Amino acid sequence: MSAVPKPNIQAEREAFYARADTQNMAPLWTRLKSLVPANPTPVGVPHRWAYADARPYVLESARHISAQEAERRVMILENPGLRGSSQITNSLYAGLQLIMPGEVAPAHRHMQSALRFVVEGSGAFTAVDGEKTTMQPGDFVITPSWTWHHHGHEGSGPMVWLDGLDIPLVAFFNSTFREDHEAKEAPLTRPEGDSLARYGSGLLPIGYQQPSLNSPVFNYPYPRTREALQTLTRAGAPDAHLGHLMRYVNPLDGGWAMPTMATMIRLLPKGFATQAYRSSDSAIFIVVEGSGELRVGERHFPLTPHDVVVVPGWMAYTLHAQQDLVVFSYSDRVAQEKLGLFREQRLR
Ligand code: GTQ
Repeated sequence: MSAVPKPNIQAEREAFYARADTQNMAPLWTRLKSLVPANPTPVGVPHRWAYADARPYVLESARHISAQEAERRVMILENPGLRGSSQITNSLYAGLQLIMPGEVAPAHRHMQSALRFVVEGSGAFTAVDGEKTTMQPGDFVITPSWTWHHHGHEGSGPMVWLDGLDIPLVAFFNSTFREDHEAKEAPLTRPEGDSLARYGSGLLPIGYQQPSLNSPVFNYPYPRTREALQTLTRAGAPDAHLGHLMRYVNPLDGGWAMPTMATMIRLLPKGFATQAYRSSDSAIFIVVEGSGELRVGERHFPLTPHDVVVVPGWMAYTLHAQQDLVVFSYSDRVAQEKLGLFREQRLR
């Protein structure tokens, strides 16, 4: 027998809520479905930053401020659905950083992890935790949490890279600390290339046992990555939903390269199109080589080199390769996996 609500029941409830409100209390039942939804509600919108459109602004920034004065001369890529937040997704940040010859972006450290994916130029370096690495287009470089880092440029011409940071994720926990180094450049303690030789060559120092949240390899050079992807194409067809998709690995434990940001790179052979796929992590894509299209909902984003596209979590998307297409991507998938939150769905 179901109780028939009395006509004044709603008014009595509202009065109760109002009295409870004075005690900083609120009923769950009016909010339960939105607090605990059936599936993720996309945060922000899918969007593409065509590099041809973004580049002039990035280059112009050098006319307005030096890397030294700016500390980091970056144009933030802000999700059009999240303006004012400095976010490209619900949990992550993206920006295009510019360094000009002779400049130094001074040493600092912070709790936020950073990744760099090199877009154009040559001769610039980043120094992380006492080792310098000269960056080339397509290189993937990590700056682990709380490691001293500065950037410099000993070559010619502008150098641009995509910065990915877990700024919103760290802000959520409010566990944010930062420090400026007393010197413009933090001291170097190892020769260039040391980490890659020691940990990133299919070798490890004998007796080395020091599992770490971050990969000890901090530059994954593009030529090696590109060659691996190319070799994969000879072995068989790409995955129907993902293409030839590989993740950047921590060689010490086989895990992801960083604890908060999952990083991957894929090759789609010319003419190949993926079937629809979605996952609970919002992802940022940057085109490395080739051309094609990313389709999400009603949006069809053309893909040309260096274009950046964001796809909010749980929105299904497909990738289409017009020419052999290489795409780097990052997301918070690794954090979600560790917390038991990650889900994916292969549609067709
Ligand atoms: O290079 O250290 O895009 O601290 C934002 C914050 C880059 C960096 C960003 C940063 C950096």
